Amino acid sequence: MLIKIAKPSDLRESDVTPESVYLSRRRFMGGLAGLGAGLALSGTAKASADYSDVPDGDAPAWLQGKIDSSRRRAVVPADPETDAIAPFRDASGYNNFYEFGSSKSDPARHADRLETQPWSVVIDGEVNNGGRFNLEDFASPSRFEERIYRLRCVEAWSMVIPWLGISLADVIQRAEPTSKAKYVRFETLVDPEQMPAQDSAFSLIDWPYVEGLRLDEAMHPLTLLALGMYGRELPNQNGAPLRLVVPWKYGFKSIKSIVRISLVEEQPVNSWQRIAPDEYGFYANVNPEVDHPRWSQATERRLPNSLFNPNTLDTRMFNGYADEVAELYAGMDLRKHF
Ligand SMILES: Nc1nc2c(c(=O)[nH]1)N[C@H]1C(S)=C(S)[C@@H](COP(=O)(O)O)O[C@H]1N2
Ligand SMILES: [Mo]
Repeated sequence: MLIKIAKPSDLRESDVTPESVYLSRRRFMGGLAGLGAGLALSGTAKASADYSDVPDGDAPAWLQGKIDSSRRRAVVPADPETDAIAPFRDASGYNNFYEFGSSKSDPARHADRLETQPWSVVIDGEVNNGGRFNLEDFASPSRFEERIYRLRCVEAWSMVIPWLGISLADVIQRAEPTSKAKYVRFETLVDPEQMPAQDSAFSLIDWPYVEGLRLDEAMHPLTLLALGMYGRELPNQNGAPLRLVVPWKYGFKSIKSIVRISLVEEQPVNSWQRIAPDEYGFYANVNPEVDHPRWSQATERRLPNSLFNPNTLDTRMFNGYADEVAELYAGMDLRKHF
């Protein structure tokens, strides 16, 4: 495991320095990120972790407090040349969120209709300690951390995004799964008034958007429930106020705007698998050797890019997180369980 767990005594620089100093120090600290592939250092971020152009969010006070005091536990991007953090405008302007439409600009254009305060999350199924929780009660017992992860969409584009959030394992542990719990199933909000494409006759998806993980995948320390990114709350188009981030899987696993988390016995059918089971599986682990039936998965376009600089990279097994997660799939045929 390449993650260094921050000690309680590790203060984030932003706890102790004024923001302007913090931002410039962070840029400077970025230069240290070139220490080596796979190296994880808490308190180190890429040179481009510059949040000075990031617009403030409108987080409730409890969440803003959590964000401000979050300790970084950064999984440092492996290659300092290619793993630069995407500009905020790309991460918040080029999105997949079919509840708001199917073009990449639809979510940013329409997601302001989503009302994220108040928000509640149901935990149910095979748990002893379930219920409906308001978001503050749900999230605030857990330690907030910053995680800089690659996100690789099944469509073969990718970005590096600095998330803020809590460990899903922590949430699951508090719910006390029973011995029957084998999988975790997630659901996005359904409300066509706020999510207009849920009313569209052209929509492929049978709402709610559903995703699932095997319990050991859900408990893995890389698996994050994000409530923020770029040092602020999540923009609605990125799945506010609560979304999953599973960095070694194709982006569609990272379900947005979650309202229900169920511990279940049977493997859930996720939305994309339901639509096209030959094209999208349950596991959806990033794998350059198993192509999508209609395109290659060997390479990806790393955003931001342009016509003149397509910025094409070789896709890596498990999105570059093989050292951390390959053991979860020991002995499995990944062509069959794609
Ligand atoms: N509810 C919901 N979650 C979703 C999607 C969606 O359409 N609806 N799209 C997925 C896909 S395909 C990707 S690539 C990521 C994109 O996350 P981002 O917009 O924050 O980069 O969200 C995933 N989560
Ligand atoms: Mo995606």
